[in-house]
Amino acid sequence: MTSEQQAQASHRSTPDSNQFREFIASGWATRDRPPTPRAEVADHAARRRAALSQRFPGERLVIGAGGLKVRSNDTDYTFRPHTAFAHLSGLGADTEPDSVLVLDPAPGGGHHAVLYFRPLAPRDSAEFYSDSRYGEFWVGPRPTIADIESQLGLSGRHLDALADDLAKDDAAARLRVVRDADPQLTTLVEAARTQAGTTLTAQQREEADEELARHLSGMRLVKDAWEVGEMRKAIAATHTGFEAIIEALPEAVRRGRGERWIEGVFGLHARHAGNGVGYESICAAGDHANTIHWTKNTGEVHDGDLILVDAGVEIDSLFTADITRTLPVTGRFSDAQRKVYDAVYEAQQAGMAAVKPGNKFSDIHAAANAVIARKLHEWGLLPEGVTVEQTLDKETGGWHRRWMVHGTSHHLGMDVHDCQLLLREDYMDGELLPGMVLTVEPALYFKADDLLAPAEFRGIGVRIEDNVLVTEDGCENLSAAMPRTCDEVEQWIARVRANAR
Ligand SMILES: [Mn+2]
Repeated sequence: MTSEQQAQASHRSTPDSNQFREFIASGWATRDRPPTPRAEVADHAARRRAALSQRFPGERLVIGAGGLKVRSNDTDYTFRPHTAFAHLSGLGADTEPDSVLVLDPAPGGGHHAVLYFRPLAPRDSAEFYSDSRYGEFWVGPRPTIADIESQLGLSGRHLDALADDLAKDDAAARLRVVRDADPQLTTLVEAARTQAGTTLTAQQREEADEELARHLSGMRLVKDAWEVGEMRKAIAATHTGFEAIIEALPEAVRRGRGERWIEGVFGLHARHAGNGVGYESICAAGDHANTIHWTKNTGEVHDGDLILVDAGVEIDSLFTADITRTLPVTGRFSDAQRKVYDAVYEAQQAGMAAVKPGNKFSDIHAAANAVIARKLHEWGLLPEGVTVEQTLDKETGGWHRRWMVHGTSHHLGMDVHDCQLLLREDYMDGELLPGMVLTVEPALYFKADDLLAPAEFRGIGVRIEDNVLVTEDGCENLSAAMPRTCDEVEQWIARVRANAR
């Protein structure tokens, strides 16, 4: 609702005499295009809103898109709407900063959905030519109220009406807001509640808001057929990006600072195919692979290295893939690299086998980690006398975690770490249900300075990450088209390079 304030430069000015205003407002062709056609997502968003309406009858629900964040002075970061807002409104990509979705309780039950936003300003307004954030001269034409209503199938209102509308009638005392979407919107909602004489304490209001946010997070846990289709699109685009990386590896070696080259190649495809990357790409060659979230990507890529690339394309609907492949730069794994890779692959197979209805989410990690622990024990890396069972004991064990410290899975969807607000009982301890989409990403990390690791393993880090869909009787690996075993990866690299020549 309120973007961060930009610093105003005093050394610039736009003419604003009446004569100039009249001149710049005149001589344009009439706007006679039809309103934006209905978006495919509109029906899906409407169904989601209907489900939300049933859960919170009689309450006014406020979900902000968030505002523009200043990068420096009068330039902003690329806008990405809050995920709960995008999910319920159907708006994606970079639309619409400062807008607010309100589910207004209807007298006869249910809710009426209203999107408050800044519609296209008329040409005789100063905004038209002088507002560098919203003006048509600067950022192009914005949607009109008719556009939004036609595109999304809900009511559109000017943002200026929001404050009064939130405070109207006795539903003002029964407001809930997604707090983290837009702090100033939260302040506005708090003011409306207080004015309406809410009987809830500040803590109770906060808990009510948290309950809403958690519910919205949980609504995305099971994906419907359309959402799974969006995931497939994101994964297909990511696959294309990875093949471009494979093609670019020799160039990355040649140019120096090769990790950045790889990051850029993937970013090009992400931006071309969709909204961009779903998270900062990790392009980690050699020992950098052992830094779990290596996103600086400043390193060299050398022949003989493995390069671990963890990257995903976020398509315009904001669904994102999250894939990791660990690739030998020359196209061939060394014996030591293969040994580590095969162990991680075996762990991933075990993790995937645990993805089925009836199992708990945490069973995936347990299955993958059991393989990791067994391998480390076989290689003699666990402390003297420690058995596989002992290290796997959750209370007293954990030695194997030195080489695999993170979780094996997370939910995936419109957020790379989707459904993050759920409580432990619904996430870690939750049962797997058909329609859930999650990652399976075991790894082994042997840092170059790890004196407990065999010398041949030092500097090798391997992670393999795929995106799986829970089905009625198991799972489908949605990223199965991207080769995974050592042999398949070597063939993949050879094939991509042969095609490139
Ligand atoms: Mn991941």
